[in-house]
Amino acid sequence: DRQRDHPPDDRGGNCQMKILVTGFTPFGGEQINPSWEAVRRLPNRIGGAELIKHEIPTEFDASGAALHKLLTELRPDAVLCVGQYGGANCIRVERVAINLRDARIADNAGKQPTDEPVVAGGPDAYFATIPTREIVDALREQGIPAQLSYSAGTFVCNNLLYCALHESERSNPAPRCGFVHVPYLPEQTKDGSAPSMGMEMMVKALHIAVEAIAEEEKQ
Ligand code: PCA
Repeated sequence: DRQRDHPPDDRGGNCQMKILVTGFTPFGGEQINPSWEAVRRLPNRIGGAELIKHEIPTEFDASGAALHKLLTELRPDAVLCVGQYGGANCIRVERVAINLRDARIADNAGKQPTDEPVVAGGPDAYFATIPTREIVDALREQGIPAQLSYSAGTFVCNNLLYCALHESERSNPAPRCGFVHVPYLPEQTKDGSAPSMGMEMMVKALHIAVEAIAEEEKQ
């Protein structure tokens, strides 16, 4: 019943699946954030799912609020948040979010919390609910260096994943939520003092991750 004149990824009106994919605004003196640069280059449909892409402010409070608004308005089936991990030498698929804000630098609103919870009284940690190992395996199979990561840090990225999982646990049906950290783009580290990954590979990595999430949703 797939419409004939649509490309294979486009199942016309039959597809209900919605995946929210977010990137972050630049922070820490950078001019760009590779996460949003890569997210915005993704196609609008992958593996039968509709992608909804949004740029999230690199701010502790505003990021959680922006996500809350998107989850409420869009009610996506799954959420994939993406952030920059300066110094990472590969794609890092995050498995855990912890209930801790402990910032080495101020966020874009000038906020620099130390030893604060993301959600007062919330559980210490949540596990990501996207198929993390499958994503890493699929990335490696396609020749893209990737690792499972057991810490998304204690800055805004960890904060956003924690908020997503905390909120998802309270909604029915609960959207799958996960987070992927990407390295710098080559233009951010021209002197070679930190590792980087080219845009084409980064976009392909996110494409593969979304595909794996869509596949899992169908089951
Ligand atoms: N990376 C930061 C916050 C925004 C981003 O892209 C982090 O890893 O927390």
